[in-house]
Amino acid sequence: MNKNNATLRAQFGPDFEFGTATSAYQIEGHQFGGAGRTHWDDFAATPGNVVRAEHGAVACDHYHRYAEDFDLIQAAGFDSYRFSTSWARVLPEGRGAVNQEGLDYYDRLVDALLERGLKPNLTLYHWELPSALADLGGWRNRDIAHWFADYAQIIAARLGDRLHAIAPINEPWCVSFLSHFVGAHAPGLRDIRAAVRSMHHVLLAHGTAITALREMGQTNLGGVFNLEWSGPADETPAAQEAALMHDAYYNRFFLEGVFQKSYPNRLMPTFEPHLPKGWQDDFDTIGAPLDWCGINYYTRSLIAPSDGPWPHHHAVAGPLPKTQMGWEIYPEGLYKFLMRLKDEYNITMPIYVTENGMAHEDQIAEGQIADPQRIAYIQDHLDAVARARNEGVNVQGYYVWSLLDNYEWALGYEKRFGLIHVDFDTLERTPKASYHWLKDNLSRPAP
Ligand code: IFM
Repeated sequence: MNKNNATLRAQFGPDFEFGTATSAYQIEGHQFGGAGRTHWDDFAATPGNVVRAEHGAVACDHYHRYAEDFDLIQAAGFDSYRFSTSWARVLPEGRGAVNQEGLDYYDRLVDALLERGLKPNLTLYHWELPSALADLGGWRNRDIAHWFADYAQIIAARLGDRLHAIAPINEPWCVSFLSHFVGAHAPGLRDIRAAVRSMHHVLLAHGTAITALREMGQTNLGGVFNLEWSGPADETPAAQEAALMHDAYYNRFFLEGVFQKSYPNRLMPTFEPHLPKGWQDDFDTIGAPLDWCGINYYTRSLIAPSDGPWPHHHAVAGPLPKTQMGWEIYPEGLYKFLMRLKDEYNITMPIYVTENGMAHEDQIAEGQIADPQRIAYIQDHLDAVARARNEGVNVQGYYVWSLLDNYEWALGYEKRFGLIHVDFDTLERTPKASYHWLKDNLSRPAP
């Protein structure tokens, strides 16, 4: 029960979609089923990139255990499941020959969801780029838009008749900036030109795939953006300006590109020399109409000015309680972003919170996992969603990240985001208290 003593189902109404989310490389076990090598395998194999050099070869072995995992999703009362297909599992070289075993696997997955009354919400790219495409420059190469659209069509041709929703790319900021400027994710570049070009290409690939999917008659197509609230570290004009710059390259570049067919002016002096020739002509593709907008929200950053090259700022530790990731817990940011989507981007289409959740140092004691912090986190963020809905934002669903403890990328298996604990030695699943709390909240009255 939530603190208002009504179930979440009663609070949000029968049509609000509650789901949970995962991604392919983080849970499947990439060594199984003939998948091709990815840039995450390469990145993890390079010392210093990933905690304990961990990788996704086995992960949660969802490849073999998906039925058990889907039973748990169904038993909790979720409506929907957001998952991704791995490009390298389906096209081991990124293009050309299809790995039938991979496609068959995803076919079984979709059927298994439908058999359990769960809506399959598919993301086509959640970060495991085939190494063969990384060799060709990956997201720095404009051709990726067509490679990606071809892959999207292969998936849609096989699964499209049974999918509830499709989004091309999870978190364009992470695919581009985090991976090519910060260097924290594969391919681990720290290069402004690579970053800016990949930021543009990731949006171009998104729009090219949307267009290709529409041509095949696919419906319910969306985009999934990761948004982080940017706050000034103090009241000085310099800090305010630093926060606006952070907001521009983190959040606004992607929202403005897709929903307004332009990029923030504030970025242009730095970005324009690096954008590929003719970039202005790509906006009709980038801004291809969508049916829904997904946002992944976790935290805020406090930004202070600093010397040195662009972006002339750095993040400072904030005062709020933090998750195992060291991320401040700031539900107000989710409310403010939802209001921004309505008030500044005039978004009236359905909005989904496609990821929200927290990592915590969960411990098993006598087969039980008490995670009251996660329950409070979810509850407080759902309260933010409810406030925005009351103020006219068309939010129609919320997905918890994540179903299972899983591979948290450069941070390995240590950060536990799951509603379900995974013992990475035995691969045993144990639902946490937050899972049971959601189950109590999501059950529907008998017809
Ligand atoms: O685990 C990630 C996921 O792959 C993308 N969104 C954020 C999550 C937590 O960091």
